[in-house]
Amino acid sequence: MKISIIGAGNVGASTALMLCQKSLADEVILVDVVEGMPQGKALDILETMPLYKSDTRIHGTNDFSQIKNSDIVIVTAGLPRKPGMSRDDLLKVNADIIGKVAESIKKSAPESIVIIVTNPLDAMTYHMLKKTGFAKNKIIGMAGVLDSARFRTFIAEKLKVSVTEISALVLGGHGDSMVPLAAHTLVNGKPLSAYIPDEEIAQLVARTRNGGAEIVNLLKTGSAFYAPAASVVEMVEEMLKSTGKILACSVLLEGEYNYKDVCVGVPVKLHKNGVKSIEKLVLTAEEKALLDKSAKEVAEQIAKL
Ligand code: TXD
Repeated sequence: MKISIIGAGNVGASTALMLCQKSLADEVILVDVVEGMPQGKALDILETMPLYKSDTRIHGTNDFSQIKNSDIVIVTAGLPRKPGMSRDDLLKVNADIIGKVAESIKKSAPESIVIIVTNPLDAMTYHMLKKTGFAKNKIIGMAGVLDSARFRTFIAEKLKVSVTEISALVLGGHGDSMVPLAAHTLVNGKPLSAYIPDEEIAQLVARTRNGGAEIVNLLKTGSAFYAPAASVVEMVEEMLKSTGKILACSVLLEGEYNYKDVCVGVPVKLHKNGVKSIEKLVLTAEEKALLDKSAKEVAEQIAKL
């Protein structure tokens, strides 16, 4: 298993470290345009391997051709949000970067599965799909796993229960209109509404929608990276193990949920070839209306592109 990570910044380097700690790959390649930086971070991570008892090899480079024969390519290249900046502000600048990265992937790793992390996530996933021309099952955006983890964190904190007792899904675009499915959220097998009143659920939903901005405002320079990296790793692990987990991922829809020609977060199963299936979930009228609004916003971004 060879996994390449393009963009050795906060999310890219954290993802590399976690992949190596978990020995999920034989080889990890960390690529960035900044000279010396991916090499330095890769060497530092390599030197943790004896401590983690992992034999994963990691190598940093500025040479994109070294991604050749990758099974999976993770794309985190781009600019992160700064305080006051929306994900949309990033659209133009990151689309140019994704366009260049797509060319390299097409040339050097044409058989790979690509996980996109760069924001605005859903539009960049669509852009990657168009620029590589890869089959739709091989281009997957990471956001729903992160947003769902944030929702679960806030519920666990509120109810003082283990995070492992909570299952939740956040669908839609990775933006302010994302759709945490409160009606589908279970705590120890019972609906969330059995534990807390609607007003408090609404507060948890709002905090989840604002989860990225909450961290941006605290950090002041840059955006979240530990939980985003762990979310990418969760997707990679499921691709390798196919346990049947249902994860929210941004994928191209061609009629599913009644949307066409748009990438948006929906429940999917993953396996070694990327997306195995898009799962049908019966949504409440309210959830569907919110998902419609979110998908429409992504479609507008795609139109801008
Ligand atoms: O849920 C999600 N999908 C997200 C998305 C969660 C967290 C972060 N999210 C987005 O990921 C964020 O808004 C950014 O668009 C990306 C990467 O975030 P990160 O925090 O890792 O940003 P950094 O630390 O600035 O790293 C970006 C790196 C940096 O080292 C640049 O030199 C590099 O990208 N870069 C490139 N690498 C390769 N090739 C090209 N062309 C390139 N351009 C910049």
